[in-house]
Formats: sequence, C-alpha cells, structure tokens
Amino acid sequence: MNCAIIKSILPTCLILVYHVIQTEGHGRLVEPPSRSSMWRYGFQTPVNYDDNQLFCGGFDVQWNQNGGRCGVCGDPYNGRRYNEAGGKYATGTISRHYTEGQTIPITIDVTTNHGGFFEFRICPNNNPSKPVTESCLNMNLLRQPNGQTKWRLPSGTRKFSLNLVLPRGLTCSQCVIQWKWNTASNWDCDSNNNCCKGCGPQEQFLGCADVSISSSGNSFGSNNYNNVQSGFGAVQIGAVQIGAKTPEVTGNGFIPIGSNGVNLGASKICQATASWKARYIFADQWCRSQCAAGNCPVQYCKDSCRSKKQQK
Ligand SMILES: [Cu+2]
Repeated sequence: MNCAIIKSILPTCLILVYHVIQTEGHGRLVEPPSRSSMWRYGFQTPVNYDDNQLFCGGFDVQWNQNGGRCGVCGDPYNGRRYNEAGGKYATGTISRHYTEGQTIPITIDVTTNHGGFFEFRICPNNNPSKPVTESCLNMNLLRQPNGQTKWRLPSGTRKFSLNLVLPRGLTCSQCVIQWKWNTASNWDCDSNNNCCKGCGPQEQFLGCADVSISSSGNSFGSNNYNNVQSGFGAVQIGAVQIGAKTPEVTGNGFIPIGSNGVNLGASKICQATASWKARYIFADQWCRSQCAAGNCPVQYCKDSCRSKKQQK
C-alpha cells in the first residue's frame, strides 16, 4: 500500500475506532427514526454519531446543574437545542406516515442497558419550525395495546421493539413522537422516601421523531362517519354533529389541525364527548389541546369552544 492510501484510510479508521468505543453509551429511537438517527436509515439528514446519547447533557448536567430539567428532545436544558426546531437535526423531515388509531411499531436500539422504563408521548405540532412544548407532549401519553404507558426494559443489549396505539381522532401534518427512557442505574430515594435502584433522580435518554398521521376515513365532519364508526364501535355520532363546516382536506389527504374551517381562537374549554371519554382516558385533555391548536373535531369534542367564540 502506498502512503497516500494509508494516509487517506487512517483518519477513517481512527474515526471508526472512536465511535465503536463511543457506542457503549446508551440508546436511540430508531423506529420511527428520530431526528438524530434518520441518517442511518437513508434520509438526507445531518449525521449525529451521538444519537444514542441524547441524555440531557448527562446526569450531572441534568440533576446538579438543571434541577432535573431536560430539553424535550434530549438536549441539555442549559445548552443548544440541536434536536428541537431551529436546531441542526430538526429538519422537519417526516420519517413515518401513520393512520389515526393505528397500532405502530417502536424500536429502541439499546447500546448500554441501564434498566428502568420507557415512556412515549405525542404532540400534534403541525409546524416543523415551531419547537414542540412539554405541555403538549404531556397531554398525549401513548399507551401500549395492553393499556400500559410504561414499558419496562428487559435485560440485554440489543434492539427492543414494542407497540403503541395512536389516539383515535389524532391527525397531524407533523406530530412529534417523544421517547423518554428513565433508567434505573442509581440507588436513590424518591420524594415519598421510597428507596430503590431506580428511585429518585436517574439518567434519562430522549429522542424525537417527526411523523404524520392521516385520517382513517375520507374526511372529518362530512356525512361520512364510517371512519368514526369503525374506530368507536357504537358511538352515536349524529348526536354531536352540530353543523360545523366541512373541513378542508389537503391534496395528500391530511387534515391539518386548525384548518377545519372553524377558527376557535385560544379558548381552552373544549371538552370531549361522553362516548369519546368512555373510550379514551385522556379525551378531555386531548380535546383541550386540539382546541388550543384551533381545532375542535365535532365527532370527538363538544362544542364548548365553538360556542364560546360565537358568544363574543
Ligand atoms: Cu449511562
């Protein structure tokens, strides 16, 4: 081999060795591919070799400097938010397209197993240039098919898969799915004085993926309720139909929240219908978040925010 070839290969080898050592740390959201991991799956997005280390800057930064706070996508709370809108990895590229109510596969690549549990949240953000908020994510804690929100991590260092059920009625041109891994590497005590390995402050890993969710039927609000009936079983849809305008459906079939022809302003008292509430534990929160985003789908939410607006 001549020197030129060795010279050209050597830096690559050093980089590879460096990253093999680095990948001892932790875990990444790969299905749907997170903003920082999309490049591994053929997307033309910026490369982040540290996509398994979105851990709030590490335990010391998160708990000793920032009081436990973290950027919603795993960046240090007191640092640059590379994984949030405006940051270099948040390109707004949608990595997966789903249908409302769908059971979706999730995969986490665990490179060092610290135990603990995963949680997942989703926010109908509908604007890739707007940072997703923690409060929006907290309104939509996702459930597994068995109804549980926490997924306990078994032992092993590999890819782990689970399923999550998307909320019925939640559609978006851009939703953010947030993965949060609350590890159990430290023995500590929580505020109730329960002490255990995993109690109290722990290292956390996060990841955000951009996805879209289209309606399962033809459209919301029209006289075609097949989508709702198939989703809800015996819901009496006619009872809550109050003559809202037919929503606009964009060319790709999505119904962007806020574009259903009803401008709801900033009112936050949109309540869920009884039948929706009976089937979805977070129905009221969901309707409030929808309402705050300017959307109040008549099949799922009462007309309180619409009538409030009209009374003005
Ligand atoms: Cu660690």
